[in-house]
Amino acid sequence: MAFNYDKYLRLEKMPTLWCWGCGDGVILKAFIRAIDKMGVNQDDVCVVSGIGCSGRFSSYVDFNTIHTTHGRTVAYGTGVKLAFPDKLVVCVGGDGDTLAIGGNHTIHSCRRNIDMTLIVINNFIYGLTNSQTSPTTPQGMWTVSQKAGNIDPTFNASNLAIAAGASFVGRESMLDPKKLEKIMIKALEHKGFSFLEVLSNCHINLGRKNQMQSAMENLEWIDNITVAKKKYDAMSEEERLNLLPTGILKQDMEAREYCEMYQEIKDVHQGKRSKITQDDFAKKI
Ligand SMILES: Cc1ncc(C[n+]2csc(CCOP(=O)(O)OP(=O)(O)O)c2C)c(N)n1
Repeated sequence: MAFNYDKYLRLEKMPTLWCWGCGDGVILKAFIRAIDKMGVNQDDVCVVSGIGCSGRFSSYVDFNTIHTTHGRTVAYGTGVKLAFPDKLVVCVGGDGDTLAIGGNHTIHSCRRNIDMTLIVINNFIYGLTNSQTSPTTPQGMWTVSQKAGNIDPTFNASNLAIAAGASFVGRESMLDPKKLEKIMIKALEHKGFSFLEVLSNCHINLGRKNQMQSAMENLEWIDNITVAKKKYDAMSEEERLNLLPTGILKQDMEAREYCEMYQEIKDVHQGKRSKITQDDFAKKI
C-alpha cells in the first residue's frame, strides 16, 4: 500500500513555497516517514521552525507546530520540552537560522543536552533572502553579500556541535532519502540533544550563481564533498581535505539529560531531596 503522506500534511498549505527540485521536500518526506515508522502519535510531536525556506517546515506538517522568529527555534523548543517533557520536540532551521543569528542558542542547547532534536538544513547559503553568505558558505563562492567571492572561513556545523557537547551528532545529505530516514530515526530516538545536519541543495540561490546551473549539478557537488564516515576515517589528512563525513559522528548515551536534572531542581524546592552538589556530577568533572 502506498505511504499515506496526506495524514501528516496540512493539505490546505499545498503546494509548498519551495522551488522545484529543492531538497527541503525530500527532507520533509524523510521526516514524516521517520515519525510514522516510530509510531509516535501526531499529537505527541511538536515541530518548531524559524525563518527561512527551511523555516516553512512547520507550516506544512500536521503536528503541534510553532513557526517562530529567526534563530530562536531551539529557544522555543527548550521551553516546550521543559513544559512538556513527554513530547517529542523537533526543531528545524537553515544554516543561517541555526548557525548565524541563532548560533548562540544552538551551542548552548548542545551544551545543555536537553532531549530534543535539531535538524539543520545546510544548503550553504541564505536561500530565502537571495544568496547572502552563511556560516557554511564555502570560501571563494559568489554570494550577493560577497560578490568578489566569500572570504569568511567556513563553519563545520557538525564539528561545532560535537565541540559544544551535543550527545548525538549526525550528518547526512538529502541524496539518499532512505539513509536520511534511518539517521533521522536514530536522532529522534536518542535520549538527549541530537544535532542532525542535513546537506541540501539550493540550486536557485547558490548553485546557478556558482557554476552549478541545474539542481542535478548542485546535487553532484554535494555528492562529491561527502563520504561515509567509515571511509573518511580510513583516509589520510590530505585526502580528507574539503570532505564532510556522513553518518553518526558522535553518540554519548551516558550524558545526563536536562529535563531530568530540572526535575531534580524541582524536587529540591519541594523538599523531596537535598540540594544538588558537585558530587552529583563527579563523573563529568
Ligand atoms: C531578525 C531577522 N533578521 C533577518 C531576517 C531576514 N531573513 C529571513 S530568512 C534569512 C536567512 C535564511 O537563511 P537560512 O537560515 O540559511 O535558511 P534557508 O532560507 O536557506 O532555508 C534572513 C537573514 C529576519 N527575518 N529576521
